[in-house]
Amino acid sequence: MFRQEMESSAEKKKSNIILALDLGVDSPQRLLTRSLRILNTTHEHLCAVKLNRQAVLPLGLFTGVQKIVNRAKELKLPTIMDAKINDIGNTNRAIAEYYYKAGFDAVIASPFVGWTEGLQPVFETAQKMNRGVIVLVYMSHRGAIEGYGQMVQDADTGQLVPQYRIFAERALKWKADGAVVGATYPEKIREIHTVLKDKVEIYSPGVGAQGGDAEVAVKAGADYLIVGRSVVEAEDPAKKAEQIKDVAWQSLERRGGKTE
Ligand code: 3DU
Repeated sequence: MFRQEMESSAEKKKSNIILALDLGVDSPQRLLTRSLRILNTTHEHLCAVKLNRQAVLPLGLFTGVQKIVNRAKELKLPTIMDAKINDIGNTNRAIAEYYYKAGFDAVIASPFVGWTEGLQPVFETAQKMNRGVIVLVYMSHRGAIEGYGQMVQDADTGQLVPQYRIFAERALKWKADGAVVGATYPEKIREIHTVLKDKVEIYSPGVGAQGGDAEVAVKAGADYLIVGRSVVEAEDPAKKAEQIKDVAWQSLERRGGKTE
């Protein structure tokens, strides 16, 4: 259901850009006002909105963040909570339920905690509430190599494989609604895309501020681009969002759409 919502939103808007509404450290009132202003001016170039804990901390989930989620809903934009859920199952379940109750359509979770007593309760909650779960597969920062890139022994085959390949296979097995792979590592996107094929779509952060390139990431296999600072800190956020959207959407069309 979440996956279909994303696909139809992208089709309708002719955009595969997800805005990361990360506005740095400011007063809660100013953060809320700025968030809503940026959302209102950029929405026509977006297919979804992503929020992070850096917004939940100052605004509160039900006191401030929910206002942004509700506004996104009025604008018919799906919302993603980048919670990187990463605890024991019982805690994870409560965290996911709160975010879904606040109106989020999907949460991002970390596969390092595994399935049993880890992410299984998150997927169960998602199913019960008809929402999505996106899992991290390879993050965009350089230190990602220390965890996502480490060589590990595959418990099933006994062979040494990179951790992210196992996570990509888990994303498939768990029927995740998306996999996060950093736009800063197009060769990882390409490799992970060969594992996921069109069964789990790739969400790629790291375009612009972190050095990733929209065209290169989409060409490598990214289905959606998550863009924050390049847009929210631009002099004209709407214009910047439109520019990135045009490049990304054209690259997607040139690639032959999402089901390559
Ligand atoms: O670098 P930007 O300002 O475009 O923001 C990227 C967003 O995506 C930000 O919220 C960050 O927390 C999130 N993200 C990554 O950058 C990389 C990941 O692997 C996962 C999430």
